[in-house]
Amino acid sequence: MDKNKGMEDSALFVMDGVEATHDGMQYGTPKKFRKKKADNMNVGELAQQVRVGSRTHLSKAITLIESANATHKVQAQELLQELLPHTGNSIRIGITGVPGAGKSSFIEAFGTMLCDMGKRVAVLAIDPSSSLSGGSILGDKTRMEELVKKPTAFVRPSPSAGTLGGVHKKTRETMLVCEAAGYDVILIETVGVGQSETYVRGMVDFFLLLVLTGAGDELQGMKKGIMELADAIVVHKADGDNVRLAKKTVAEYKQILHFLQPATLGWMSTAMPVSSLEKRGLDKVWETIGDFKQTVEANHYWATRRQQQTKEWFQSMITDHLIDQFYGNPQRKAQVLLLERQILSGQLTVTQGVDRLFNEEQEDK
Ligand SMILES: Nc1nc2c(ncn2[C@@H]2O[C@H](COP(=O)(O)OP(=O)(O)OP(=O)(O)O)[C@@H](O)[C@H]2O)c(=O)[nH]1
Ligand SMILES: [Mg+2]
Repeated sequence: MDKNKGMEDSALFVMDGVEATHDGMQYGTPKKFRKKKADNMNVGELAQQVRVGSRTHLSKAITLIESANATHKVQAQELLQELLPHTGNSIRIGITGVPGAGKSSFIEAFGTMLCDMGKRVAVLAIDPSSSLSGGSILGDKTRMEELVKKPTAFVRPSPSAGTLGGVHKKTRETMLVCEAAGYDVILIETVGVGQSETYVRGMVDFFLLLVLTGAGDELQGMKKGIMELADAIVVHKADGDNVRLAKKTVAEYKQILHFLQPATLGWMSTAMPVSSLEKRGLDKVWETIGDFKQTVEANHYWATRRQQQTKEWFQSMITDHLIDQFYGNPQRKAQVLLLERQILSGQLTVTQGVDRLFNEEQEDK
């Protein structure tokens, strides 16, 4: 691929890995060779390359994790098992906001600042054009032109189609692989569509909500649920004519936050104005995250929350597995439909319907 020429060690090279997620496992390899090549991959070698910081291999590792192929799934778990002892050392930050709030622009500016400070930054971004074929280079797609050029940054767009606002079941595992690759800061972008915030909140240490100025009381009321998840609120695009209004909005949000349940035990969520365009307020965000970490480590909630998150992850995987297993029976859907009809026509109660479904399962065994 021409666009990757001479960029083997540039974050732009990641592009091929991204495209690979749409049709399974490949790294720019002709289709007929793809499966074989992937199957032959040495997991130990891949883990080693990820750990020494090869972005190309990190990309491959993520593609492996995202693959739906049964062999790849096994390999992905072997890989994770090898990498797991080297995870846990980053700060995990979730970033949400309505479409157009400027999440990608914020991550570009904030991530670039962190790289300039000597941090290694991994971004799991939403790829807004993933449903379209071909087209622009990574920077154009994600608005992270500057960040992708940094040798200490890794940007992985995930297709937003068919996922929960850009996050999916594999986002957590992807995050762990990035940690094993030595990234200090993981930024996870999610579009504010409701359920996705709760999902991302369940896998990060710090959750940042981006809002815009001029939102009326009505709109702010709507955001209460999301606000209760946020450790900090950024009033974004605080530049030009917007500066004064942004300050006013910050004060309003601070007041609202005062009456809400804290998102994190022992931490008072706060609000601040930021302009990613003019790169103002970004240092304050990082400072706030630093204060947060210090406070929450001191009261031991940092580790407690991570353990709780792992426990919830385990629980949710059990649930997913049970559902898959239950509907894995080819007759199940028809059975459910039949019982549904009997329930609706009054022949059965709901409880009887459920009992029948499960008792039959027992009899089948
Ligand atoms: N004035 C101003 N405009 C900004 C700022 N940050 C982003 N924008 C503009 O806001 C628009 C949306 O920015 P994005 O970064 O794509 O927003 P997003 O939240 O990632 O949007 P989606 O990915 O579609 O959900 C773009 O036109 C940006 O140029 C800022 O700090 N100030
Ligand atoms: Mg975006």
